[in-house]
Amino acid sequence: MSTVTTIERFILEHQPDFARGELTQLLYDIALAAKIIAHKTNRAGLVDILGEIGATNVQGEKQQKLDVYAHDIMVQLCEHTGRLCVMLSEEQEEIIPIPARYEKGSYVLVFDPLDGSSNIDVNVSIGTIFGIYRCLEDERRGRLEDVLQPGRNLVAAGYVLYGASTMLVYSTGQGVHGFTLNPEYGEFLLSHPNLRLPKPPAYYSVNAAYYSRWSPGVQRFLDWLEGKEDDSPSVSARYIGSLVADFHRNLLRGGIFCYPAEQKRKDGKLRLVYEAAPLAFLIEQAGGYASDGRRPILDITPTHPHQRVALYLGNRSLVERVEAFIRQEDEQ
Ligand code: AHM
Ligand code: MG
Repeated sequence: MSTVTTIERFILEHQPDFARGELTQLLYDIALAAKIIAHKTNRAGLVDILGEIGATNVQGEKQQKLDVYAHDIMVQLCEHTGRLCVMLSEEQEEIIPIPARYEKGSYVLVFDPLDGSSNIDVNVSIGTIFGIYRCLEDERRGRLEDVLQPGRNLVAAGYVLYGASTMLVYSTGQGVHGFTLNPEYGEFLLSHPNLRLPKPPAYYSVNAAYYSRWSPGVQRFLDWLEGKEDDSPSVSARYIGSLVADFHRNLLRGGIFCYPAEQKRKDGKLRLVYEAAPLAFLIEQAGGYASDGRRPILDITPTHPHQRVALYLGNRSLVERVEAFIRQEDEQ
């Protein structure tokens, strides 16, 4: 019989030396939240039958939007454990302090509880993204500075993909490992150990409808990807419009995900702290690279918790190429 490795066993056996069990337990809390969110999102197609989101159900309760539900689950499962000093979520403007009645821990959790939630109505995959930092000062309760750390300080990051199967993929800086939820007994099982970005890359992913809004350097890069230059790579296009799903496919097949800045605004759509930085951490762990077009995503120190950033991530050869096109544009 082949060995089955549960996520609990894998996390315990592979915890980094510094973790002392706390980080292990925090990852397990997140895995539990993922199972609860997966259960709810799997029933999303039934809202027409069970009642509209935002409407009042038969018990007289308001149906919650799924992204708010996912946010609440993450907070409920993580705030009381004594493992965190502060949290940040896409769903809440301010940082989320740990209530004074609970013990304070030494980690910071940043997360996008349900990314791509506009895709729920059309039954397209969505995901949760998370990043974990250490608190800057152990004696204090969390502050804004704790969530404004550069991605290089991440001690762990990961995502959950609610797709045909539910998958949890994470790294603590010792490679990237993927687990698939077995719905029969509700446990994540190791299915993708030591994920490495394949070479040559297979895909590029970008919303090309915005081509006219990009700077000339970015447009030239897109022309290059599309095969218009002699040295163009042999890559095919795939774009779901759901960051976790696009990232996951490219991680397994090789490729680049792009969300360029608009020429007028100078930033992108995606959020640095809880979208770009955790995925940049994972892609570097898988042998790839992430950039805003000019510098590594992991080197950017955020100035605002919900700051947006241009994002290129995937195989290093492709990401460095967009940096070269943008550099040429800057020098002109
Ligand atoms: P959201 O945080 O409002 O869900 O938006 C993020 C999503 C990502 O999942 C995806 O990569 C991107 O928005 C798609 O944007 P667009 O529709 O502009 O291509
Ligand atoms: Mg999002």
